[in-house]
Amino acid sequence: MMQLYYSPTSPFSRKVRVVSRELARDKQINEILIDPWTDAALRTLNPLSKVPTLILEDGMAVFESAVICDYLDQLARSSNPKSGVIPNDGAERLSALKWQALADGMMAATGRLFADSKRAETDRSEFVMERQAYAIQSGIDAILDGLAQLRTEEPHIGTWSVLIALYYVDFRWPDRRFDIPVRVRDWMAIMSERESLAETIFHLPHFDDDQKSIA
Ligand SMILES: N[C@@H](CCC(=O)N[C@@H](CS)C(=O)NCC(=O)O)C(=O)O
Repeated sequence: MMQLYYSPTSPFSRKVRVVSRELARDKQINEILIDPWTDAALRTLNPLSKVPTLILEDGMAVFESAVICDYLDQLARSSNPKSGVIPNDGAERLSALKWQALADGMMAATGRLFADSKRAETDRSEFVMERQAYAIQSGIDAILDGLAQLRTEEPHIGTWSVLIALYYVDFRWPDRRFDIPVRVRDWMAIMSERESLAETIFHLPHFDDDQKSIA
């Protein structure tokens, strides 16, 4: 059994959890909820001390959500060459990876802007915050323009990443600080019924969560 360290508020963790379900690899993975900020033992597995971190059966630690998703994709293809969330080659592959990169950038900007907005005004840079906000809104605009490439019928890694980035914006700003157009919102609502997304919905850790520490 592989072990996946994750946090329920982490969009990068959610990407891996969604992809593992889409590839039917989730039965091979034991998901362990931790807090990367307080679990000192995570650093013994991943020098960056971030989630997601996947521990393979031979003990190797794999980190960076795109790398973990690539590994799971290869694993799925080795038992069924027709499966996979990363297109094989050519323009389709590059496009899917590009959408993943856009979404990852939006997730990082959202996380940073949210964290900065909790800081005292003297401890934060309005310039940096504005740049993060601009990246988030420009990302949303690019998603609206590229909706046709996101292949709702046959979703790929870019589709899942973009959806999770959009849900993360809503999770951090339920008051709808950012303008997500109705066409995009309708798409988010339809896709949210997919089991992989419904099972991994963002939430703050609850007292009754099976929260563990690595040590
Ligand atoms: N680029 C990384 C980002 C991972 C990341 O930033 N994870 C955050 C949670 S969303 C984390 O673990 N933060 C703890 C820290 O930075 O120390 C990925 O794609 O996996």
